[in-house]
Amino acid sequence: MEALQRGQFDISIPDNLPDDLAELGEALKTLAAAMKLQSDQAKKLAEIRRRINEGLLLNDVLEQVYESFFSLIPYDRIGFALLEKGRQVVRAHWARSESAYIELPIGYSAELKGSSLEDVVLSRRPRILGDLEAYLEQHPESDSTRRIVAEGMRSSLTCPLLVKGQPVGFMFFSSMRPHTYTEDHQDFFLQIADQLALTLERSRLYEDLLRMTEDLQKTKEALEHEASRDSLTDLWNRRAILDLLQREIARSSREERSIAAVMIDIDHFKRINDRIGHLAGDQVLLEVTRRVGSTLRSADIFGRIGGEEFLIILSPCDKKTALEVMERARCACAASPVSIEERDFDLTVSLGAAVATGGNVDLSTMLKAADDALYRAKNGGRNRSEVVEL
Ligand code: GH3
Ligand code: MG
Ligand code: MG
Repeated sequence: MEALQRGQFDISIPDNLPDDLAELGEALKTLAAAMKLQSDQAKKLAEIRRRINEGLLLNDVLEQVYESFFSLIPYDRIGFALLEKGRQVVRAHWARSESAYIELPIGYSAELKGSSLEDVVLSRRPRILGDLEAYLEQHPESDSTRRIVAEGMRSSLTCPLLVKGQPVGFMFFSSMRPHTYTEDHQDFFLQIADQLALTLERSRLYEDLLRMTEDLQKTKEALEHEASRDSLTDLWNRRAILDLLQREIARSSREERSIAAVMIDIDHFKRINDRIGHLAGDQVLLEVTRRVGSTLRSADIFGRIGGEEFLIILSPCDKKTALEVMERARCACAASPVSIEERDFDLTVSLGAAVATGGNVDLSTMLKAADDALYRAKNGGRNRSEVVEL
C-alpha cells in the first residue's frame, strides 16, 4: 500500500500468506496494474498536450499530433480537414500516411451537407467505422471513403474539432486493419479534443494573420513602386528623382564626395511628335530610356523629370567622369536611327550637367546649373554635352 502511494506500481506480494491475505494481495496487484495503466495514459496525454502546445504554425502542430498520438490511438494515416465557407464545405488541409500514395489529396473538398461527416458534426462525438469496405458498399456515393479505401485503409476514427461548441474541422485517424478503433480511443480523443481544437484554430488564425501581413506588405510595396515610378518608362518619376537628388546632395556633402546631376533633353522632339504622332513619340521616349540606361551602372540613379527630359544622378563623380558618362549616353542615342512603323528617325539628345565637388550646394542651385549647361548644349548646336562646375 505504501509503494502504491509512492506511485510504484510494480508491487510484490510475499508467498505463503494465509488464504484471505493472499486474496487481498491479488486484488492489490490488479489494482496496481489498473493504476499503472491510468498513470501511463495520463503521462502520455500530458506529453501530447505539451507537444501540440509548442507549435505555432499549423503544420508543426499537426506533425506533433502525428508523432505523438500513436501511443494512445493507433493509425497508419492521419488527416486534418477544415470547415470552410460558413461551415458548408470540408477541405482536406493536411495528411500524413504510411501508405505509399495519397488518393485523398490536400485541397480536396466536399459539401458537408448530405455527407456522413454531417452526422459527426451533429452528434459532436467521434465516430468509428470498423469496416470501411463494407461501409463503401452501403454508401457507394461516398467519394472520400472510396479514396481512403484505395489508399489501403480499412477502419477509421473521425473526430470533430469544436471551438466554443462550434465545429471548425475534423481529425481523421485511419488504420490499414479493420476494427482497429474502440470506445477507449474515442475517449482518449475527447480528453484532448478541446485543447487540440483550440491549438489548431489558434495556429490557423496565426497563419491567416501571417498571410494577410504578407499581402499587405506586397500591396504597400506595389503602391510605393507605383507612386515613385514613371508610368511610361518605369524610371523614377519627377517627385522621386528630385527627392533622391536632395538626399544624394546631403549625403555627398556629409561624406565630402563629389556629385553630378545630368539633364538630358531629346533634340527636336516636337518634330518627331508632329510627324508621327504622340504614341510613336512615346516609343522614342522608351528607346531613349533603353539606350541611355544601357550605358549606366546599377548605382547610377536614372529618372524622368518631364516630358522628354531625363535626369541622372552620379556620385561620386568628378567633371571628367561626368563627361565620359554623358558622352556614352549621347553616342548610344545617336548611334543609329530609331525605326518606328517602318520609318527611320534620327535621334539625338543634348546633355547638361552640374558637378559639385566642394559640398555646400542645394537642390535648386544644382538644377539651375544643370539647366544652364543644357541650354548651352542646345545653343551650341545640340547633340552635345556641357558641364558646369560648382
Ligand atoms: P529641343 O529640345 O531640341 O529644343 O526641341 P524640342 O522640340 O524637343 O523641345 P520642346 O521642349 O519645345 O518640346 C518638347 C515636346 O515634347 C513638347 C511635347 O509635344 C512633347 N512631349 C512632352 N511630353 C511628352 C510625352 O509624354 N509623350 C510624347 N510623345 N511627347 C511629349
Ligand atoms: Mg524639353
Ligand atoms: Mg527637347
